[in-house]
Parts: sequence; structure tokens; C-alpha cells
Amino acid sequence: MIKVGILDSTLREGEQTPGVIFTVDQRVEIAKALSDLGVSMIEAGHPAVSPDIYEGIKRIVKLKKEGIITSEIVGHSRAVKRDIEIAAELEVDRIAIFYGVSDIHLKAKHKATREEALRVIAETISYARSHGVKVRFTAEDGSRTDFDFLVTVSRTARDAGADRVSIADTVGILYPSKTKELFSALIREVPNLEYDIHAHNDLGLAVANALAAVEGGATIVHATVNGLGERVGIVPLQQIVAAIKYHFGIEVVKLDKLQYVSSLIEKYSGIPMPPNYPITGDYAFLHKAGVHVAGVLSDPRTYEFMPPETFGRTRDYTIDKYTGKHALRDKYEKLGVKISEAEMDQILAKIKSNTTIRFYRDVDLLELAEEVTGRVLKPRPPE
Ligand code: AKG
Repeated sequence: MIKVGILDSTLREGEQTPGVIFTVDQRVEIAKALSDLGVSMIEAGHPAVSPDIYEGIKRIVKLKKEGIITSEIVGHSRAVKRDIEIAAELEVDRIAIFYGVSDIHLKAKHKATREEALRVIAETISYARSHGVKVRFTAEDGSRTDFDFLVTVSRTARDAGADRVSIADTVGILYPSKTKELFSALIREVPNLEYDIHAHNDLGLAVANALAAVEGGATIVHATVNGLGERVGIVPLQQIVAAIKYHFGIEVVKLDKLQYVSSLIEKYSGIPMPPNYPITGDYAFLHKAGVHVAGVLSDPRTYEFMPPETFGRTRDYTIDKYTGKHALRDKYEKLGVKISEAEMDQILAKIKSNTTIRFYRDVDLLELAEEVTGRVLKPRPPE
């Protein structure tokens, strides 16, 4: 049985996108929107990084205490006592402590042996637990870590008091079958622990890897709105929740609120939403070729994996040289304009012979119809 929730890290990993900075007020508004959306956990930031992140978390925790925000609030921390103290004084629900455990990270960053790393991990988790807070341990670069050592790290984290371990695919090199195998094996070796997947998208496989991790037993997927994050980011929230709904039949968040949250982050991050982006891009439910539009007009399931209304969106189609008669007839009907079959053929021939126009707007279609019919045509007035 699949059990899964979302940790949204837009305020932590998402703000690590080059050029992105959220103000304190924006942080609070984003946290409220994420809680309304229904994410299980909000990773609200790394408070030791800067005073504004600290202040943002403080205000978010206050809203949690007042019952306005309901998601679990997670504060991020290095495996360093001072970071832990700062997160703990904010009274977050959970502290997420991360430490690079691959040989590359141990050597290049921590200059530590595996034994030293295990000691730091155990000590800092126990220290955080002594403040009465839940702890997640993140095995940074876990996907490039020797499996036996990853088992020892997870066991050490669990025995020191962490109830969750996150396996980070820090440079996005996993692929789905390997991901599923990794989580299944880890859960077999180190039970009585819940696992998160933190998947980067360097190879464009983050969503696929996250789904595979869930199949392997991970119960929390880390995501960011619009896929923000270091370099090319992590699992995009809108894509993973749609995929979880489609493949596992689980509605982990309120899907019809995704568009709003995506637009909010587009505005505050300054990173434009590409039109061809799944779920929330302008073209996500916009059809073009004659065959596709005819299919969709007959039964939308022909070219839509789920109805756009599920995501608070509507379907539409474009008119250009790819257009067929079904689409054109439907457009003119919607415009309230009566066109004979012969006139329709003439209009379609004109459209197909003009290969420079990318999109015919309603007003262009009315003009074309006037040219062909010789009648003065106006759009239907509103009812
Ligand atoms: C990563 O490895 O990409 C991280 O962001 C690690 C930190 C974490 O997920 O807690």
C-alpha cells in the first residue's frame, strides 16, 4: 500500500535558485498558501543563514501555533550545534540536519573519516532531540554513497533519535529502477524509520526517481513549486502531485489550487513559467493539430491524461495551418457566427495557405469570415 506526503522546500531549496530572494512577508504568504494547498511539511528555511529567514520562520511558526498554518514546520540546519540551537529557539516542529556522507563530500567538504562523520551525525541528532524537537537526518549525496555506509549512517541516525532519514540525490544522477531498489534495500536493512526522497533534476529524472522512491517505500517526497532549487532545481510540486494522483490514485494536495500557488511563486521568484511546462504552463491543456482537436472535441480523453478542471484549468486549442474543420466549426459556433460548409472550406483554405501566422485570434477569424462571406460579423455579446 502506497503512503505518501509532500514536503515543500520552496522557502529553503527554492530560494537557493540563482537570483531568487523572498522577502519576509512573501515567505509568510507562501507558507500560508502551501498550508492551504495541503502539503504535509513546509521546509521554511535555514534560519542560521540570515536574519530575514530567521524572522520569516518565526512568523510562520506563530501562524502554526494559531492554527492558521497546519503543515509541519521544518527548520534546516547543518550538523553544527549553533545552527541547531538557532532552529530550536524558533520552536519549529522538526529540525532537518544534513551532512554529506559520500566519500567525495567527506574528503572535499568535511575533511572527515567515516568514523568521524558517524560521530558528528549521532552527536548532533541527539543534541537536537535534547531540545524536544523531531529530527530528520539528510544523507546529503546519499545516492553516490557506498550502500553499506549509507546503511550504517541511517542506522546511526535512527538510533540517535531521528524518526526520518532523507536520501538526497544531490547531483541528480539516479534513475528510476535504481532508486526503487535503493529505497527497498535500505528499508529492509534499517526498518523502524521513515524515509524521504530529495531528488535533484540535473538529468531531468527527478519526478520519475521520486515516484520510484515512493514505490520503494519512501513516504515523503521533497518538492518545490515550479521546480525551483540549486542549478536546475528539484522535483516540481505540480508535476509530482499530478503523477501521484494519476499513478497511485492519491490526491496528496488540493490539485485545483496548484495554478494559484504556481503563479504566486512565478511572481515572487521572478522566474517565468515556460508555456510548455506540465500542469501549470499556458500550453498544458492547449491543443493544436486538427486530428488532436477533433479528438478532444469528441472525447477529451483522447489527448488529455486528466481533465484540466482537476487542476483548476480549462482546455482550449489554437487555430493555424494545422487546424481542421472540426476546430474551425467549433470556434465559429462559440463566436456565435453562422458559416456555411462551403464558406468554412474557403476560410480553411485561406488559413492553410498563410504559413506565417502563428496564432489566429478570434478577431482575425471574424475578419477572415467577413472577407469570405461579405457580411459584417461581430462577436456574440455576453449573455
Ligand atoms: C541536497 O542534497 O540537495 C540537499 O538539499 C540536502 C539538504 C536536505 O535536503 O536537507
